[in-house]
Amino acid sequence: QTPLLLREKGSFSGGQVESLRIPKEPRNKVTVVLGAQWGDEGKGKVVDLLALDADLVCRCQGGNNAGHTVVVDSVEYDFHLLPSGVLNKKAVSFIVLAIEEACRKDKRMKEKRLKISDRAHIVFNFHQAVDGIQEQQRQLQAGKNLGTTKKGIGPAYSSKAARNGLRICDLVSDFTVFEEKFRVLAGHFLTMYPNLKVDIDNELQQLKVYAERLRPLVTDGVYFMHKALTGPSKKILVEGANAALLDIDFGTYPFVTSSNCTAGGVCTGLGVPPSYVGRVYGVVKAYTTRVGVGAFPTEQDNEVGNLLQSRGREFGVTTGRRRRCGWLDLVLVRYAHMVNGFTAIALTKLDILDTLPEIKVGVSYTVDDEPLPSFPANMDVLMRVSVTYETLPGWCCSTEDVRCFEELPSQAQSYIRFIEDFLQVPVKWVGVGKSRESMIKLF
Ligand code: 2SA
Ligand code: GDP
Ligand code: MG
Repeated sequence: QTPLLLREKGSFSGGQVESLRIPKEPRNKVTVVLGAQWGDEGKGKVVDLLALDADLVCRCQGGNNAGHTVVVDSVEYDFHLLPSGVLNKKAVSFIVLAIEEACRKDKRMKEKRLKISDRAHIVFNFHQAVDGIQEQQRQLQAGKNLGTTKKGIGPAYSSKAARNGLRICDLVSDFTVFEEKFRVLAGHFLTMYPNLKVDIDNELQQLKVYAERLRPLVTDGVYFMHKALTGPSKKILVEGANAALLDIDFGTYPFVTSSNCTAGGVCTGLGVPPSYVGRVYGVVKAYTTRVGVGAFPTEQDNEVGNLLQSRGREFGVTTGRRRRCGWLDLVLVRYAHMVNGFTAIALTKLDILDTLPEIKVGVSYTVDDEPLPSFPANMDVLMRVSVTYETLPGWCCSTEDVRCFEELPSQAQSYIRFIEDFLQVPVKWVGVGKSRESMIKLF
């Protein structure tokens, strides 16, 4: 018997169902850009570069906790929810998590260029308020918090996992049904957090307006992606938000975000079959940064860290928090590669190392003099690791104006080759500045 999906148009009893032939061989595979450390590696810049000729740019996870920077013609753009590829006016953007205030913020997007998945979960204002309350409670009860961005990401993903979350398909359907579910969900949080204030009637009034504004943008996400993947030739990009070490399953739990920021998140977030995942580019900063709380083995809480922080202007794009800085940790990046299987790497911010006479790279971990085979799961263990470093010579000159690999100082070339040899992954681009032009292409 022919499977239902393969039957031709007209063979259903109603007769008007479009044929959905799933091709044996993948057609338009997606190209994925993922953070390989703790975020802020420069994913926005890499996506912007790849998006110059893209037809579709998708965000597969995370929300407006992300802060992706793109600099074009000396103008700096920060993207939080929309993909960084929106600067290409021909590309369509597709998102799978919606924030309540999306309409207010992104009016400039024309409806044809922004698609929102009907399965997208909604981050309500009360999720955001609860994020703040939870952080306060953690501080009071355990003496430390997680250092979240307080954008409501954790509480919204909790609602999703608890199966009482509300999705875009609920918002744009029968509003009376939506209203009932919203009251139950808000009531649930009000019971759990007596200090929480929610003006439910006012919220609903706003949401009703949003429902009307969003309706033209809403699409069946799985079908939309299926058409893009199997239809005429298209360049499809997926922009990962946050990064491998912030992944809810593979990151430095519990100091992580609430989504899957690794390659699997592309399939679960977008409904894309694994066979349609093509190249996976890992974005690696030439040193390491972390914003928020949690273990950081190669952190340099000293003048080296201060130099990286100030030269790299390491401040959170969403919260303005100062980022913690340290040497490149290849144990950590190799772990990210184990999970993601990078095709190649974009190495960013090499120029920030320009003034250092020598540069250290973390190459192995030991705990109590015992070497660790890989990156540990347990944060108490990660807190206690000693890092073994390889020391490489610096180049002590500016790389900002360099536009090809051969013109980089030999020490910078050796630094790049060292990373490739260690990871056994080729470096495809090297960033030496913020602008689009300052990305050296190696092959
Ligand atoms: P959340 O808000 O629940 O996702 O926070 C949980 C952890 O995830 C970290 N996180 C981030 N780390 C780096 N960059 C992020 N985006 C912003 C940026 C951060 C900012 O681009 O600079 O502005 O502070 C990001 N978003 C979440 C967060 O620090 C917690 O450790
Ligand atoms: P993302 O979250 O991974 O997109 O990264 P962010 O935008 O949060 O942080 C990266 C910062 O570094 C931004 O300010 C970028 O403009 C900047 N940047 C990216 N690549 C380079 C580079 O190669 N050199 C320099 N100097 N800055 C860069
Ligand atoms: Mg960022």
